[in-house]
Amino acid sequence: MPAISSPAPASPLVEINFDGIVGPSHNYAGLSPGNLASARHAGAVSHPRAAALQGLAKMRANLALGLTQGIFLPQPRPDHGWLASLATDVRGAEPHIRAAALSASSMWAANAATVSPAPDTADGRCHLSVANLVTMPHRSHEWPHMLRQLRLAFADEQAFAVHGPIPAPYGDEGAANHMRLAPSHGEAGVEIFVYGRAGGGFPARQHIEASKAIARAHRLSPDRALFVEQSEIAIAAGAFHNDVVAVANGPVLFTHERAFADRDGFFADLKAKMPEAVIVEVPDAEVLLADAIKSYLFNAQLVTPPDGAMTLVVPGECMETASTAAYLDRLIAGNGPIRRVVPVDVRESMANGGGPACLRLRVVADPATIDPRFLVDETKLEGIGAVIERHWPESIAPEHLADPALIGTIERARAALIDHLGLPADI
Ligand code: SUG
Repeated sequence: MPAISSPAPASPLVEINFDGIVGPSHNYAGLSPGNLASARHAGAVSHPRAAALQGLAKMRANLALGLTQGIFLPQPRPDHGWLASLATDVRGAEPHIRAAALSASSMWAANAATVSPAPDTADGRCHLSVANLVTMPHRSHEWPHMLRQLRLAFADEQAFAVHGPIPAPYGDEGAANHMRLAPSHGEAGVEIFVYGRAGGGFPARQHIEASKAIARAHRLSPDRALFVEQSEIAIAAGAFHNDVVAVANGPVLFTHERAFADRDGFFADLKAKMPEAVIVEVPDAEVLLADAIKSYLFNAQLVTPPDGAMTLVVPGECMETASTAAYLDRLIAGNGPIRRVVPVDVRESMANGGGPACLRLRVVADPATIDPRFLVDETKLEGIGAVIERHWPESIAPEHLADPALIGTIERARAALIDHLGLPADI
């Protein structure tokens, strides 16, 4: 008798956005040279409660699209261990060191790690490498805490391999400088590692040595990886990460004309490796690089919801910038691959240079292989929202960062959230 063939089972792999919950110490200390928004808002009063609630609303917008959503926890702030390693403490530290110990910058989960999904790797596991973030002092002490969360969330060793950081001096900023193109999430793709050289006096945060080491650690075959230089013009204009000027999803690359040092060479290499790649390029004549960076047009979540209509989740600022608003109208009116635009309000994060894409790390995986404490639905978001409403400070002025009462509030707020989520107190 001939065997009865059944259809191939659908891949259990989906793209999950893990958003960093905005921590209770969120403040504007102007710690990131080259990040124009951070410099512009140095000294301004922040609103941690509103910031965290904006983040939750963005996660709800993802859920409403039918996407799977995850979270990362705010890190312990102040980072007493880091201060102790500098032989100081919150009271004694110089203001810039104190601010670095208190930064809530781990909210920008795109900088948490680089992720290579299972279909791309030689051992068929999803590989994650925690980013060392060595270029900025306030971010350089994030990785040990982040690594603990990654090891907990992705503890299933059949499905995941979690790697430690690349050693200094090679700077690595994680997924913010990495893009993946694939026919669909569950199929093998091409991974693009974008590195920089300094531009306009600003540092390049991603070094090619780190990118290449990660591609080796993740066991990507050389024909699945491209190493592409970011343009100095983009870095000088304020694109301190590649995800400020380009984003990819499925077979689509959405990019500004001036994002890459050798645009023609890169596009040709990409097409050679993946002929079905679709490049949606925005010319400088339509949206000036300065407008793209001001509005964060490309710091969008480009996603494919279950209804199949590829969607660009943009910051509300894109609707207030004339050139980007007009561009988005034309984009949707045309018949390109991006079919829907969803604006979200993440203004508190934007003022520190973090848009919708900065706030999330994408992991292609089977949700059943992930620690469920890191996945959320509507009900769980409501519970998290209640903890934030109750415990997060309403506002913080940077000159009050040494105030012991404020420090106490910040530490109790995080503890309340950890407790609410049933996670270990020392995470
Ligand atoms: O590293 N801002 C972050 C913003 C990170 C955005 N992430 C991505 N593009 N993926 C940074 O520059 C500002 C902190 C301050 O100034 O207090 C800050 O760290």
